Amino acid sequence: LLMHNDIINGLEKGEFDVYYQPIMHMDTGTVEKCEALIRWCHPEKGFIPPNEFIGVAENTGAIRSIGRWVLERVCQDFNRWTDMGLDLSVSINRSVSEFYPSGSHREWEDLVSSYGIDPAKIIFEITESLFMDGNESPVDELKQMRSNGFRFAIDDFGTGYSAINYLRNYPVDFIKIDRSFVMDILDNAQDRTLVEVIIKMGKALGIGVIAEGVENIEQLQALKVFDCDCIQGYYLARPMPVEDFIHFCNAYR
Ligand code: G
Ligand code: G
Ligand code: MN
Ligand code: NA
Repeated sequence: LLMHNDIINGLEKGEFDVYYQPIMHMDTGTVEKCEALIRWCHPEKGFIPPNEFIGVAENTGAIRSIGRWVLERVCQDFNRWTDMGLDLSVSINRSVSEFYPSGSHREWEDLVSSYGIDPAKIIFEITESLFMDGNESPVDELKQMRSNGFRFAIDDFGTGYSAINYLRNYPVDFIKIDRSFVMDILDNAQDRTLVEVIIKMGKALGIGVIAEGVENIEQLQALKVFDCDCIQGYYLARPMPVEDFIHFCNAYR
């Protein structure tokens, strides 16, 4: 059983890493964004997927240490690829529990600022549950951070409660269409229609749409027909260590 202390010790011992997955813009074919994804290589247990420890971390509060550590690592990697001439925005996952206690965002803002990074280059991926929490404070923090230049994406869009109403009240910059819709885009007419409608809605609201889990060219072409802004998925590349990611971007240009 994974415990709070395993995570905290693991962070201190350097067992964690951040991988990057490229996101391609459909109109230019260029990689201008990426998603940062945490990885844990445990000395005894080996590779532990995020799904096996993020939930634990959320329950014990270790998620806040993880979040701080990931953001700092991303800032370091960001300055590395920027120094090498790459111009990329980076998307970082945030659990709702990371917005507690309220005011936590100030620490993130100070960290990004201490690395001299433009907040507009940082996108925080949250889920629809942030708006369904029944508590205004995470939403207030989102609004404050957006007014300071940070951008936000709704991750796994379509899998939560999807009260479309929140898009009116709490605008975000991007929507990420969940992989489960993209997976069936060719075979399932209903999923195809939903993807088309989400893309149209994004355009109408001025929100960028990123399709996740694109695994083949047929899916990519269907998304192009719908004029989807960006794609992410194994078809382009799997998440990879920062060195490989920098090589990928240099080769891709
Ligand atoms: O990388 P992978 O697809 O296995 O990620 C599985 C899940 O773990 C995803 O839903 C993703 O949102 C979550 N995740 C990955 N990295 C982080 C992180 O740094 N912080 C948080 N809170 N969640 C993450
Ligand atoms: O919940 P979130 O969107 O953050 O999760 C991202 C997860 O999806 C990562 O763990 C990543 O490894 C995985 N992923 C990214 N692209 C693909 C894909 O094309 N197919 C599948 N099956 N998983 C993907
Ligand atoms: Mn994500
Ligand atoms: Na997702």
